Amino acid sequence: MTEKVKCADPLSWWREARFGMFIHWGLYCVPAGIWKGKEYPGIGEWLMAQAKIPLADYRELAKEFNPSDFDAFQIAKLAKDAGMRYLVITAKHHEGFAMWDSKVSDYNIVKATPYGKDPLKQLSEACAKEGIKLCLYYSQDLDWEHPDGGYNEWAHPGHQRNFALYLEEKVKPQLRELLTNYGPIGLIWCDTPATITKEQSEDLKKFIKSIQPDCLVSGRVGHCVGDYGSLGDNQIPLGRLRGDWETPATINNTWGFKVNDHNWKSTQTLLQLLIDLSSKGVNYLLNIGPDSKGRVPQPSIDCLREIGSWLKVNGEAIYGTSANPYPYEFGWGRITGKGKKLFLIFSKMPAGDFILYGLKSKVKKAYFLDGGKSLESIQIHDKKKDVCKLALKFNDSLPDCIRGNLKGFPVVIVLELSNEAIVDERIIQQPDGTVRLFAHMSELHVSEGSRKKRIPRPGNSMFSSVAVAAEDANSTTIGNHLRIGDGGLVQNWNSSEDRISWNFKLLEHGTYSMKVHTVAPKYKDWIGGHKMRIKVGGNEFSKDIIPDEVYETPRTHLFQERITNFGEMNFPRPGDYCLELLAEKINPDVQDGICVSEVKLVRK
Ligand code: JFZ
Repeated sequence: MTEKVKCADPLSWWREARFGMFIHWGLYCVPAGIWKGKEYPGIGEWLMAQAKIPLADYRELAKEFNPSDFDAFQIAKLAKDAGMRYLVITAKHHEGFAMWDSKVSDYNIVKATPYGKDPLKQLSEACAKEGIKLCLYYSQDLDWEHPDGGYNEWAHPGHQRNFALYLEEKVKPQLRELLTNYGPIGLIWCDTPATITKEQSEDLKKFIKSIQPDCLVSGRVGHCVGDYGSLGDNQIPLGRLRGDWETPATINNTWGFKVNDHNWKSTQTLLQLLIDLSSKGVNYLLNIGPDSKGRVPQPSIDCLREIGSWLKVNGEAIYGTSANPYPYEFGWGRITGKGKKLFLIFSKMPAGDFILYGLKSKVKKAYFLDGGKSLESIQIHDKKKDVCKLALKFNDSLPDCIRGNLKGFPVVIVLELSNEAIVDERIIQQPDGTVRLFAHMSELHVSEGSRKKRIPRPGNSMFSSVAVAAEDANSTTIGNHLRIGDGGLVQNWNSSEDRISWNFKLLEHGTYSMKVHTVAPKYKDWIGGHKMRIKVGGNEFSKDIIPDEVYETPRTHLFQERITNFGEMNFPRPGDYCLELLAEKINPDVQDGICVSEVKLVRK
């Protein structure tokens, strides 16, 4: 057999793309979250498992499934208009139903439904026409139809599962069909590697690439063997991530269509998420869930078109960009980069001049990306404070892109530099007076006792090895102690022997209030009950962790975050400080111990 030629870097199109369309479409769109008159909470495509619907009853849905309004060309055009560069559709989700003309199983849309057509065939042509990469989601582990699939004891009670047989009998033959009959496939999006072993994950990736060498395999093939890392659903990391990452996300709260889920995020929020993820080097895979007639919910269409109109003007700040060169995010917006350019993406325009600390590279030119109107920029190195300072002068004649920005969408300013951005990576007090000590930038001090605590490495670890501590990368166990998790949070803080610290530079002496942000596990309610201590500048502040303030950003959508005020401290002089955070008492009722996102000093 002739060796199939592999392109130089199969990931290059994916890195350039930054933004893709996810489509969850299967039999689950027929009940749309309701079974026998009862509405089930949670994500719509899990209805069969949530309602424990017997396979014989669930199969009957196929007889009602006739998506006569499905229009692949309209969907591909919507992706194009949204500025999305790739499209990942659920070929087979956990329900086990094939959304293409499969010869492996008659449990498919052509054989089992009155629709009788192959939507993937149509989508393959439509994506080729619009220049969108066609990619396919395939649940290689969970399968509630095949008796040997993953997580299906409830559907096949008493059956002695042979997962290896499932892989050989259904997964590989169906993947071969998908990789043979629908043209070039950009990516196989594997999911939820709950049962699969590392060897099986590696074998599956090899199998996929033996048919289409350039086809990428997502991180959820399992055991960190994917071509890139998959963050959790709707997960937004605290800071930029090393390596290649993608966050799958919803516009409302479900992937598969649910008739009563109208919790649509605003275009502003979705744009913020796209920009936030791009600034952290993460691709944004944003989902639509067509209904049982094949129609895309109108609110999805509306917001995707608005995002596309923003990208038409500002796409240079997103596509093919690298992450923010600073290791932390800013209160005023986000930064992306490309070569000798930095893109300052303001979520709201500063009132008056704009100051940026820490940029060591020389700014040759500054201008609004939309319209090109230039800005005066002044750079100095403040030797006394030992900080580089850039000032952008907004004279009163604001360009049309600002005046016309009636929806308050983000505004991009371009800095053309003399070289690729070099920045001061220290934590420096910001011009607005705050010092943000982010968890992902903390130094961990783990006691010997804690280090000995280890737990079996979750076999379904779908995250790239980048996120697993170096000492654990090839181990079957991981440390069950204070660590920085994949999203950048300090987590698993379950011993008072352990502490964290930050070094930072204060530019202004004065009185500062101190705030500690703690986070609940995903989907869980926040609970406090800990006692923590701050040590800084020779002072100590001990406090019960109570929810003085709710902290809400798109990042906290699924991870509730609360702020505890630790009171005020006077810093008599500017300079370099070290702040330590300790846990005097840890509430044993909190799953996995304390989780911290940041400590913030706010000048009074
Ligand atoms: C999985 C599916 O179960 C779900 O139906 C949807 O397709 C989603 C995109 O992927 O759900 C997951 C899988 C893994 C995590 C979260 C949700 N995770 O590791 O955080």
